[in-house]
Amino acid sequence: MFYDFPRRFWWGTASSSLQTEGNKNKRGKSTWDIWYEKEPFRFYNNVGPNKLSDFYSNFKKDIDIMKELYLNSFRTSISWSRLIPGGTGEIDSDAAAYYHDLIDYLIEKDIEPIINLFHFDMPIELANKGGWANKEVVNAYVNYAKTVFSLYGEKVNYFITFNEPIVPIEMCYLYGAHYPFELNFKKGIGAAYNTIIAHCRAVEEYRKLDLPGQIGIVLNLTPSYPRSSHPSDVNAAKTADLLFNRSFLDPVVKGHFSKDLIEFLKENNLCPNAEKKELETVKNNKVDYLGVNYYQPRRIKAKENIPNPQAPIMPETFFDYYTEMPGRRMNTSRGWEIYPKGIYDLSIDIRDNYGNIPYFISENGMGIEGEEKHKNEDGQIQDDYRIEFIKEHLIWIHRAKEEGCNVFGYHLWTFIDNWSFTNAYKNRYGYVSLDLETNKRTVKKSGEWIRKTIFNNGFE
Ligand code: BGP
Repeated sequence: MFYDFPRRFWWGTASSSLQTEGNKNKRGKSTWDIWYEKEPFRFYNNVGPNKLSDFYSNFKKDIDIMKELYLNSFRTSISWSRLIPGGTGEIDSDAAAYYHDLIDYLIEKDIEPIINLFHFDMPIELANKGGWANKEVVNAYVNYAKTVFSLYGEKVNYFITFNEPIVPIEMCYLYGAHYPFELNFKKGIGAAYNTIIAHCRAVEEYRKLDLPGQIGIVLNLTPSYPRSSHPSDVNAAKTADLLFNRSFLDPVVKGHFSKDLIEFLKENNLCPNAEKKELETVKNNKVDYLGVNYYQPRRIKAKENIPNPQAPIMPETFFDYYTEMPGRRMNTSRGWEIYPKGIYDLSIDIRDNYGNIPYFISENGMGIEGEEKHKNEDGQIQDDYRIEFIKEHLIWIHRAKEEGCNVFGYHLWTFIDNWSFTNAYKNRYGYVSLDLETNKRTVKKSGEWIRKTIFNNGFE
């Protein structure tokens, strides 16, 4: 069977400023620079965000490779601490010119630029003020967003306010994997709420400017599957779903928070203070479209043991994860489950419960350790496993589209192998490999495959 995709489907890739740009000395510092300076041993092979593919200096060559592969869209982010060092105050004119040049070159090559404002890299000065838990930081973000819109809003058709806004919250306040750690679930919920307000206020500012494009957000959705149809498992999965998916999805798409979530938070004394004016802002500033990052689902079961009442409250106070499932497929390099049907299930959910809002898959991909060993004699990585992975996901996306879902693109994470938060270069994700010694780029077999797929606008 030939799996065909709509005309003008977005075939693209996603990346972020912190993970690719380099030229660190030409920008202010973010939390990642400071964490690396303090604790380099926390990063795989002690490699921090200073050893990058140097997209900053190479973007034209890299975009030329995109063009060779027929990729027609590209998401990256603006580095807040590059554009406005310190997070507030004056714009850095070199940085402003760099992003102009980058966007112009993408447009010249007929590659749709999708410009994201925030990808985990908060200016350290603002993190030191309490990050998203502090409303002053929300104000600073809104000013930064206004700056970006007035600089680039006439030529960028698609803005994104945040990439996976829940991740810095989880990692900072729950799991201690993003700096500065502060384990406190309730405070994390307050910070998540503020992030949603920051997003909605940015949308409001965008609309005020009456610009020609659209604005959306990228959420990482993790369908939550219960172990069984027993009500306790089903309820446990519902709680995980409320906390990790609906928490952001409902306000940004529907303009209000999920009633079930509010009830759950109230019952557990976790509800943040919400001002009436803020709720109005949420109501009036729904997104035009969604980006959805999908890597793996959540497998949930009811708690087997009563949680220790002395232990700090966590999402996992309310449910457990399970792994004992026949046929469970894993990407062992990353420790993530491979479950392509999840991308279809979340699509149907968007169709049926979120007004069939237009969305694209803004990240999906497979990070593999030791890809070097898959090189052929010409130095090309033979990543057939990645081709299979992408195909399997695209087949489910195709089915979702056939069943009426409003999906308009697929972006692989990522274009050129890049630095990953804490995992550095352990797992490689790109269509193009990066030689860390020479910075040389080589298209992988998957890159050749996507080129053919885009040419045919589908595959067999
Ligand atoms: C997403 C992030 C990306 C990227 C990707 C792969 O959550 O948006 O920035 O890092 O995950 O994950 P990792 O690099 O941790 O393997």
